[in-house]
Parts: sequence; C-alpha cells; structure tokens
Amino acid sequence: MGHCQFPRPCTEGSAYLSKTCCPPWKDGSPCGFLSGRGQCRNHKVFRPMSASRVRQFQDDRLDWPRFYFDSTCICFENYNDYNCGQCKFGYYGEKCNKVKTVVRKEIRQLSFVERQRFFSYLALAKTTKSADFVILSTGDRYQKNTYRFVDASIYDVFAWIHYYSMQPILRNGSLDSSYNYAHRGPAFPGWHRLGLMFLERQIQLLTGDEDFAVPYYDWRGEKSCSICTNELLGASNRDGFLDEYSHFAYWKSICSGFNYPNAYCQNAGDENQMEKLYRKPGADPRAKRLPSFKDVEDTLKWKDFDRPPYNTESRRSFRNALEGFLRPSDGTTLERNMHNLVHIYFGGTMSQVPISGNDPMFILHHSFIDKILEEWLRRQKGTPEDYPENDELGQGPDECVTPYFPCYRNKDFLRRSSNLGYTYSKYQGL
Ligand code: KOJ
Ligand code: ZN
Repeated sequence: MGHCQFPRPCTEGSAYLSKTCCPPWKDGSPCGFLSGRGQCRNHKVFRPMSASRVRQFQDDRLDWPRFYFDSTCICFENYNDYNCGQCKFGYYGEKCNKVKTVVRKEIRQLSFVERQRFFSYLALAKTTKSADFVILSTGDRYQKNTYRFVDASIYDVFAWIHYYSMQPILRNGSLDSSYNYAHRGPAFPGWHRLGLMFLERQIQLLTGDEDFAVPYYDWRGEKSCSICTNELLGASNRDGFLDEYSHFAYWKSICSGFNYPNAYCQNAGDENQMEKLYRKPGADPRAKRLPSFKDVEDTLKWKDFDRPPYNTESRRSFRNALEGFLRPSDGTTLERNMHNLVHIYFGGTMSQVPISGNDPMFILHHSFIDKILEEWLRRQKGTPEDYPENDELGQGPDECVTPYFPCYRNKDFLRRSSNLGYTYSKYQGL
C-alpha cells in the first residue's frame, strides 16, 4: 500500500473535476471491483462537520478528504491503497493473504551491511520520482484554481505530508497556528506512526526489500548526539551544515526557504530556493540536553492516553507528556520536554516544524517516540477505545488521518504494532 495525498491519477482530468478518486486497478475496473478487491463509495459515510464550524473555519484539509473527493475506494479483505492495488500493512502476496512483521532496530545495533543498506535506500528514495504520488503547490491556498500538483521524490512526498498537515488554519479571517492536524492533540502519536509506516512501505516497494524496517535512535541519557558522525547521521560543520563527507551533505529541504502562510510549498521543484539540511546539536539554550531515562519512565506512568482539553495544556496525559508540552514527572508543569525537546536540541532543520521531516534524523527520532508509544500500549493494554472524543480539528477518533488515502481513522493506531506489520527487536516473538 502507499496512499497519501495525492494519488497521481486522482489529480488529473475528470477524476479531479468530478471529485472521484477511484482509479482502476490492473483489471481495468475502479478499485479492482471486478476482481473483488474493493468498491468506489461515496464518502458521506463519514460524519460531516457541524455547520457552525464550517462557517468558522476555512481550510481545504478540513473534513478530510471532502474538499477534494466525495468518492474514494473502500477496499475489502486485506486489500488496501487508493485503488485497492496493494495490501494492508502487515500483509503481502498477490491475494494479500500472507502475513509479515518487519523488525525495527536501534541504529547502532545494525550490522555494517544493514546500515549501508539503510543509507543506500534513503539515497534512492531521495532521488527517485514517486510514480504514485504528487504534491500540492500553490501561492494562494484559498484559490483552488491556482493549485498545481507537481512531481516529487519518494522521500520528498514524505516530508511534504508533514509540512502540509501542520500549516496553520484560517479561522474567522486570521491564521490560527494552535490548530494542527498532526500535533498538539490526541492524533499526534498515531499520525506520526502512520507517517513512518508510509515511508517504510514506500521504501519496501521501491527496493523490493520486503523486510526493510526503519531504525530508531534511543537518545535516552545521551550527553551529546553520538550518532552525529559521518558514518551515521552526519557531523555538522561550523555553520551547522552537514559535513561534506556525510551521507546527507547535499540533501535539500522541500518547502524550505521562502515560505508564507497563505501558500503551500510554493517553490516546490525549484532547487535554487531550497536550503540544505543543517543541525546544531545542543546549541539552543532552551534545550541543552536530551531527555533522560527517567523522563521516559515518568512519561510511561500516565495511565490516561489523553485528557481534556486535549491540546498542549492537557495535564496528566500520556500523549501530552510524550509530545513534550508537559513535565513528565509531575504531569502538571507545562514545559518543553521529550519529543519537542529532542527537536529543539538538534536545532536547524529539525527544530522547524514545517520542514523537520526533511532531515532523516526525524525518522530515527520518531521511530523511538513510536517505540515508547508501543511500550505504553503494552503496559496499559491500550486499545482504539482509549482514543478520546475531542474538539481538535481533524483529530476526532473516527476522522481520517489528514492527508492520507484511503481513510485511516485516528483511533486505529492505538493497537499493538504487530497488528500493523512491524515490531521492535525487544518485543520480537512476544
Ligand atoms: C519540529 C517538529 C515538532 C516540534 C518542534 C519543536 O517537527 O514537532 O520542532 O517544538
Ligand atoms: Zn511532527
């Protein structure tokens, strides 16, 4: 499966105009209907937003994916993807009836060959145009006739998804950054879980390596960033740019540079306007340290997945402690810690929410955050029912994770990762 905005065939011609994203599978029928793979269905199956909210907010991502498509594929059995042409996560084979679980490991525990494979796959993903997806670019988000769907590499599609989901939302005429589809609420852990699953699957399809799993970086108690070497994630030079002999020295950040809030990634495709990756580990006075072992243990002790008001001010909330707006030990002091502290610790590209996904450090950091979520789910016997009703836009339990395709519901990621096709080496066989 692949699936995120925007499937290339759904941005072209009559599909786009008729708001129908039900591309044919290889049997020629929409959603592989004639082969029993899926069906094109009207999206009114999802609960619409209240009229008062529709008046208050103006945004193309609201009520995902209704602004773009009324009809999308619903896939049967273990089939999945925008045209039901792939398998659900954790399944493979022509009939998608074989089960697999890939294993994520700590980057320093990879063998030399596994590590080189990881860096080669990333280089390939950064330079291979996505066959399945295009990204949205516009100088004016409020004029649909200015939207351009442009080519991007597989890695850049991943970075773009993160960018797109966190842009501010127009509310009563002004842009409001407190609302966000990927952060600042209960969707945060699951949203990033799906993001990594998406990239992992894209790399498996690209390389034919069905066993590929993203590694993680266990930063607990690190005195400095021990993986910031040229053999691993790259050392920084005096200006913060990655050392010329490191793997990502010549990577540029999509949607970086000239960026204004009423636009979406308006310089997509123009390398000259994009900045190089940079990091200054430990240089920001607000984050001179990485979180400790105790910070992680304290985070895990909060039994409620999330609590009112379900935003950055939630107290005694596992989600808010993990995301890092809360001091994990007392559960009441609002401070930058955990996930947020790590982003700020690295500085540069990693510390800017719109472009942080461009730095592969993001993958390693977020897979460790995901491992902590997995530990919590095991200790607390967490289920989708722990995902609360709430008022954050796009973050309701039954709302679709924005901007993925087809619809994945936010609550569906509160289940053990082995149900989603991967595990962590610690839990192998458990
Ligand atoms: C980058 C991010 C994020 C948080 C920060 C720092 O992607 O989620 O930087 O607050
Ligand atoms: Zn994020």
